[in-house]
Amino acid sequence: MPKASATTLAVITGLIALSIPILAALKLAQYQSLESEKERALSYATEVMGRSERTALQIFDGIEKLVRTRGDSGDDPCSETQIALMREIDLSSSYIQAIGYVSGERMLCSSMGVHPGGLALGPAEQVTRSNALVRTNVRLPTAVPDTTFIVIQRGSYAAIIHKSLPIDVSTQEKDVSLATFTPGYREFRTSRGLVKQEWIDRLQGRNEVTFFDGEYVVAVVQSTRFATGAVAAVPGVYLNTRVREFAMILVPLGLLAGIALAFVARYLTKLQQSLPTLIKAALRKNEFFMVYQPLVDLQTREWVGAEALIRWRRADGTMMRPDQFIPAAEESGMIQRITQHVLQLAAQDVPQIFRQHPDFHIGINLSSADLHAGETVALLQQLLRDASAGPHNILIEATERGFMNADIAREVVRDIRALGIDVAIDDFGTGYSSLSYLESFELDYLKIDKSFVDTIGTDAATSRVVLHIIQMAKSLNLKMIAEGVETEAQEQFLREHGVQFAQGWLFGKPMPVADLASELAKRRPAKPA
Ligand code: G
Ligand code: G
Ligand code: MN
Repeated sequence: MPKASATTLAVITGLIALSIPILAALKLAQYQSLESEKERALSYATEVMGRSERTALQIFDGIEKLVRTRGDSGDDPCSETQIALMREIDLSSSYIQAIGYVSGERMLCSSMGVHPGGLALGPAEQVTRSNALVRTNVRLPTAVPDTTFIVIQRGSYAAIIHKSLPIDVSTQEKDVSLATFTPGYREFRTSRGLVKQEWIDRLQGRNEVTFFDGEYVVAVVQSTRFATGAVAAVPGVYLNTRVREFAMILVPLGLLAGIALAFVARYLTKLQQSLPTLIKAALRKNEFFMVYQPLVDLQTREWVGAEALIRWRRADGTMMRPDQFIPAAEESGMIQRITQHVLQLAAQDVPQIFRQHPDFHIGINLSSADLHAGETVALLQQLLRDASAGPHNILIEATERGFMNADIAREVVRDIRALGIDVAIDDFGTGYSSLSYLESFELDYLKIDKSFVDTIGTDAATSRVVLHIIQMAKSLNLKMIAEGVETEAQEQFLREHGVQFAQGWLFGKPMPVADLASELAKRRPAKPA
């Protein structure tokens, strides 16, 4: 899979993994809060209806008593005994304000006594299923002005009820709306807070309904025993608060779950991106560049050349080390494409250097596969043309492993040298080549590996090996380049033992070509051919 689409896939998978639990958490929070608000509204409505039912029960019980005892008092509805009974009913009924006898639209006597001329009640507004008459706005001369009462009449008797009594439910939130109504009518008998008549319509014959009308979470109930119903409405803002409360807990959990899933997705796509696939994409996206480490003449300390070393900066800015990807490229057959790319990059970098310093050389690393492929020679010819370079401007560094299949490698090395390009054996001493084996190659330089240079001046068992290597190079007529020189003691030792060239942090670290150019200009003013 190409890296770009793999990354996109990982990002998309990650986003989905992130958003699914969050969306689910929000949906759940919404559902949970709506359900719990409906439950709350329903409990308020049920409580209001309960009060209303108890009121109705007390009224009808009281009226029944009055009707039953009326004959006993000579059929006078306002006899002293009847009024006394009214008083008794009144006192024992918590919801009834007064109970009395009605003729026409006037209450002639009640638990408050005889009303000379009668109390005007006005016309009834509602008639219930059981033919009770309901008045919802009755003023009484005996009461505080502006207070109105509900009057419920059955036959010739009626009860006066305090309007606020059934809805006097203690609720935690002051803005919960409460109301009672007579089934069959859209007007409310009593109400507190904002209530809408269309809520009653939603019952549609049922005894109980809950819903969210966009503004309020509403519960509407009606009694199965009495002609009464109740409404409770909780403002939607509570819903939002609840959603927020739920979301505060659920969304972070969803987020954590999502992040975990995204990491898993990322890990899985990473696994799919093998190093060779990544290398191919890096070649396409130009993520490689070259740095150059100076090589000095140990007699003069003059910079006479530089080794070209590949670098890989990935799209996310991280660096990939060559000792990680070069072996992978060698194993997967990608190394020749890398070599080809290195030659192109070098060809772009170095012409300016050769123009200023015609005797300067650049070291190019070739791997085993390059040394076994005939086209390498053609690629080097191409480099000489592209970089406007002479063969003395190039030094080939061939790793010891490169000489595995001796017959082919020997021929490639011979062809390279035939172009006039010098060849060095790199990392010498780290592989398995024997002296006699080396003798069969025609080479120019031997690079003493850093691991041997490191032992100089120490009493490590291998510290004498460096002397053997120097001896061997001399006997093979090879010039020497010591790698990884870090101290002046090492430098002095190498010089004293006849090593001609050296590389290492003591002289310079690998650097971009621009730095190499400006450093060279400082050290050795241009001496064009
Ligand atoms: O200096 P550096 O860390 O890049 O070297 C790490 C290893 O990678 C060394 O063994 C070096 O020879 C190898 N290397 C660096 N650049 C190249 C290159 O362009 N081609 C090949 N084949 N090997 C390289
Ligand atoms: O291709 P070769 O194996 O020669 O690459 C040399 C490696 O050693 C590179 O990784 C280079 O950056 C590193 N190197 C070069 N000079 C020094 C040095 O003086 N000290 C250390 N520690 N590393 C060095
Ligand atoms: Mn090298």
